[in-house]
Formats: sequence, C-alpha cells, structure tokens
Amino acid sequence: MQFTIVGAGSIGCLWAASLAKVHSVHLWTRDTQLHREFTFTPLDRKTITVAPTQLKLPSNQALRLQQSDCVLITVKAFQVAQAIEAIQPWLAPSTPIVIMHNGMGSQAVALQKLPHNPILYATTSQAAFKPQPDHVQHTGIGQTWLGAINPAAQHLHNLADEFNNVLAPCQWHQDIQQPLWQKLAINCAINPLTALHQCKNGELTQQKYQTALMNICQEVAEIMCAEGYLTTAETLKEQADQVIQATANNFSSMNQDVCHHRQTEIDYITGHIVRCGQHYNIRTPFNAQLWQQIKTMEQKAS
Ligand code: KPL
Repeated sequence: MQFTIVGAGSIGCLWAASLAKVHSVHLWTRDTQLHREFTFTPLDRKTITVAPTQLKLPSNQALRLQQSDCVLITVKAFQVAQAIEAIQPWLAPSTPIVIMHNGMGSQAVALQKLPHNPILYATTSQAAFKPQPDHVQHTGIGQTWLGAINPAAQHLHNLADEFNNVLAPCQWHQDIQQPLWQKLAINCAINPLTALHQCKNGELTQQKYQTALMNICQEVAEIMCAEGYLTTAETLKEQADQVIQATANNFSSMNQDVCHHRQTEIDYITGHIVRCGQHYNIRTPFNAQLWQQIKTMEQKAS
C-alpha cells in the first residue's frame, strides 16, 4: 500500500518507520523538502533497545499524495484544520483519512472539510520520543484503536490489520469514541498536572496530588456518563494511576510543550471537558481552573 503521513513529530515518525517495513511511505510536512532522513531506534518486544536504522523517505510530493491508498494525519489537534487544508488540493475523495492525536474536538472540522472521504480516528498508547530533531526512539508499546467516524469508513477494518502487522497491538473498534474518551480521561488527569508542576508522570503518585487527581476524574466521569460512556471517578482514577506507574519515568507531552514554549493541546484535552460541561450544564470547576492555569502559562511563554 502507499501511505502518506502528515506530520513528522515523534508519533508520525514512529508510524512512518513501522509502515515503511512493508509499505511505501511518503511524508507531508510544513517545509518543502522532497526527502526526509531520520534515525529510528526500535524497541524490541522484550524491551531491549535494538540497533538504530537510517530512513530516507520521500516528502511533500503532490503526485505521491494523490496516489496514496491511505493518509494518516498525526499533527496536534489544533493543527488538524490547517493540515487538511494543505493536502486538500491533491486528495482523491475516496482516499481514507486516519486522524491520530491526543484530545478530542477536531472531528467536526474534519467531517466538514472532507465531506466525501472515509474518515477514521485512532488513539494510541505507543510511546515515542525525539532525543534530537532527526532521531526518533520507540520508547513504549501500547494499544492502538482505530475506527470509523463516518459511514464511508465503516468497512475499512482491514486498515486496523495493516497497522497491527507493523506496530502491534492495533484493533478495530466499532465505536471509536469510547477509546477516545478513555484516553482523554487519562490525558485530563496526567497532562495538565505534570505541565503545571513541571514533573515526571511518576511524581503524581505522591500524596499531595491525590485530591486533585480525584477531582479531575470526578468531573470527567460525569461528562462521560452524560455522553453515554458509563464510568465512575474511582475507575478513571485507577486507570490513570496505572498509566502514571507504567510511564513513571516519562515527561508528558504537555509537560514537554510547556517546557519548550510550544502551544499545548489543553483546549482539546481539559478544554473539551469544560466545553462539554457547558453543553450539559454540568459544573467542571477543577478542570476549568487547570485550563486557565495552562492558558496563562502558554501566554507568558509566547
Ligand atoms: O499520552 C500521554 C501524553 O504524554 O500525552 C500520556 C498517556 C500522559 C503519557 O505520558
């Protein structure tokens, strides 16, 4: 198959390197380079880091985009509209588009801008890190879920198999909103607190963070129930605690964004909860406060 991957961040490069093992992969980036080289350090199944490989992939070539069998968009949630506009002139209306990012709230714009294409969303717990701009390291194995958000994409189960063949585990989900909410809840718990306190994920096990974590989970659980995804604050807190432990040594993506003075995904993580709260008339004071605090940090940094 021919894949175009939009966005060459750590997750984009992880999927590019993985798909390139068996497919033809082309990258679409914000620059105009016709090729992109990077070093990829895979992670062995037994968690032994194996030798790095050097990749040179074609990039920003309109014909390759036009001929793609699938386009995977891995930019941040706030860049989705811009990324779609950039590729739209060359996109065939039948090409499936897979959108993979942290947070929720970009689906309406994707559906509106691409009324004909099959559109799928994906959420991944695979972890990757860029120690240097042209070096990508696969740092953790986790589940990827893939599913359709419009009728045109509902038959595309085989894409989950293709993804699973190159970077397992990946499974098709009949209702992709469910794993998207699940991942959103974890990001709501971990990302703003680790950004605000500039700490590693593992530091959130400390007693002083337990009330804040529980308050966040309480509000997220109420919103999820209103959306029809029944859960409890305790269940979400337990799930967040498991991820905190499994990624104890990592800095969350929001921590890194704040640290490097980049725009964060707060509007699509905590901000999504606050917007849903307004919609359902459910109070979300803890998330609203965290949203405000991160926005203030972003503004000071810009
Ligand atoms: O997805 C993540 C992120 O950093 O954005 C978590 C799950 C919090 C892992 O760090």
